[in-house]
Amino acid sequence: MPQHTDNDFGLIGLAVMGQNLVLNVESRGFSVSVYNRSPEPTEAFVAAHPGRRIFGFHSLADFVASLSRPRRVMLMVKAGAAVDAVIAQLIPLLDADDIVIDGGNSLYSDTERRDAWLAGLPDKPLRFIGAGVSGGEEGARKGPAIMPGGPASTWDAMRPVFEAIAAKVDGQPCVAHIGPGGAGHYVKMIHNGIEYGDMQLICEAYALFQAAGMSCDEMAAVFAQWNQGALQSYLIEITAKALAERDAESGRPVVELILDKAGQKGTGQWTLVNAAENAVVVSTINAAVEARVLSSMKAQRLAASSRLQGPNPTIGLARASLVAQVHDALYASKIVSYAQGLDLMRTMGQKKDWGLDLAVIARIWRGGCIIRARFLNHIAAAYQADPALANLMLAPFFQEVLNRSQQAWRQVVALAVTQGIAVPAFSASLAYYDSYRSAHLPANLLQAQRDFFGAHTYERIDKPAGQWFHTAWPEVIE
Ligand code: NBP
Repeated sequence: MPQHTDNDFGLIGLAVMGQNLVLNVESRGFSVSVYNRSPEPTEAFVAAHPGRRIFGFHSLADFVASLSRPRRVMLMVKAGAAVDAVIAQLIPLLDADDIVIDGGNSLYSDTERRDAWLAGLPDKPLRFIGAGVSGGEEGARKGPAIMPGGPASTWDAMRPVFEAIAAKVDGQPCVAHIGPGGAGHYVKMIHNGIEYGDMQLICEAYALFQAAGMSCDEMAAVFAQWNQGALQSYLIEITAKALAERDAESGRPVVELILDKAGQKGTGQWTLVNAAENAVVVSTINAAVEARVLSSMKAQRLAASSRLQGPNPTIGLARASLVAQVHDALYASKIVSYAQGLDLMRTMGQKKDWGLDLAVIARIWRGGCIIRARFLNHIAAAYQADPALANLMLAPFFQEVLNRSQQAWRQVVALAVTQGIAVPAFSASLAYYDSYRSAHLPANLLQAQRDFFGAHTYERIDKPAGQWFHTAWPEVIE
C-alpha cells in the first residue's frame, strides 16, 4: 500500500461508519490515514478508492507516525471495551497534546472516564473528544450531525474538520461544541432516545391505518403527503418510501413480509436509566423502548393472542377524518416526546454544569441526523426566544399546536383503546400532557397514604408551604 506522511487526519475502524466518514473527510480536502484491527478491510477499502488521498496502514505505529501534529485520530470502533482497547494501544504511540476523538455511540459516563484518563496521563496529557455522530451510513458519507464534547481548546483544533464534514442547513454546519467531558455523547444519547419515540409514534399511526384497512400504498401516499407539511422529517419520508417498496419475488409490500420483532442496541435504555436517575419523565421514550421489548416477545404474544380477549378492531371512521386525527395525535405526541427529551437534557446539563444551549442543539439536529425535521426550526426558535423555557409545550408556537390538536389526539387514543389497538406512545404522551396541565392531581391522597403507613408527613393547602404535618391515622386491625 502507498505510504504517505504528514496526513491531516487519522481514522481507526473501517466498518460502515468509519469508511463513509473517511470518504467524507477526504472529499473535503484532507488527507487521511486509516487503520483497522483486522487488515483485510484496510486493503479492500484503499484498493476500492484509487486516486484518493486515503492511506492504509497495517501497523498502528506506522499509522500514528504518518499523521501531522498535533495528531488527530478518530475512533469509529464498536462502543464499549473496543474503545478502551484501542486507546490503550494508542497511548504509547502518541505525544502530548495529540487529539483522540471517539466518534462511536459511547455511553457518556465512559467518555468522562476516558477524558480523565487521557488528560491525567502523567508524562504526556492527551486531548480527548467524545463526539456523537448521527446519520447512519449516508450521513457519515454526505454529512452527519456531529455532537462533540470536550475542552473548548480541543474543539477549536477540530473545528475545521468537523465543520467541513458536517451536514449544512441554511449554510450552517450541523455541528457545534456541545460542552465539556461527556456532554457530546450525552446529547447523542438523548437524540437516539427521541429517535426511538419518533419511530414508535409513526408505527402507532401505521397500526391504526392498518386496522382501518388501508393498504401499504395508501399509507405511503399519506406519509408522503405528511412529509410536505408540519410533520416533514427524514423518518416520515423513509416511512413513505418503505411502505411503497415491493418485494421482487412475491410482489407484496416488503413491510408486510418483515417479522414484527424490533431490535435495539441500548441507547434508548440508557436514556431511560438516566431519566430515572434525574427524576425526569420521559414517558414517550419509555413507551417506545418498552414497545420494542414487547414486540421482541413474539412467541409469548402468539400464545397469548388466542387466550386473552379483546375486540376485533373495526374502524368505521371516514378515511379522511381518521388521517387528519392521527396526524394531529402524532404531531402533539411528538411535541411531548421532544419536550421530555429536552427537559432531561436541561436537567442533566444543569447538574453537570455543561452549559448546554438547547437552541444550538436543536439547530444542529436539523440536518444530517436521523431525527432531522422542519419542526426543529421551531424548537431552536423557542429556546432562542426564551433560553430558560421550563417546558417546550409552553412555548407559544407549541402551545397553540397542542391546544388545536388535543381534541383529535383524545379521539385517536380513545378509538385505539376501545378497538384494542396498543398505542403506548400516543397514550403516554397524552397522559403527560394532561398531568402537566392539571392544576390539581390526586397526589394529595398519595401523600395521605405515605403519611398513613410511613409517617412521611405532608404539606397543607391551608398552611404556608414548607410546614409539614402528620395525622394520627386510625389503626389497621389485621
Ligand atoms: P461496529 O460498531 O460494527 O464496529 C466494527 C468496528 O470495530 C470494526 O472496525 C472492528 O474491527 C472494530 N473493533 C471491534 Br468490533 N473490536 C475492536 C477492538 N477490540 N479493537 C479494535 N477494533 C475493534 O461499526 P459501525 O457500525 O461502523 O459503528 C461504529 C461506531 O459508530 C459504533 O460505536 C456505533 O454504535 C456508532 N454508530 C453507528 C451507526 C450506524 O448506522 N452503523 C450510526 C451512528 C453511530 P474488525 O474489522 O477488526 O472487527
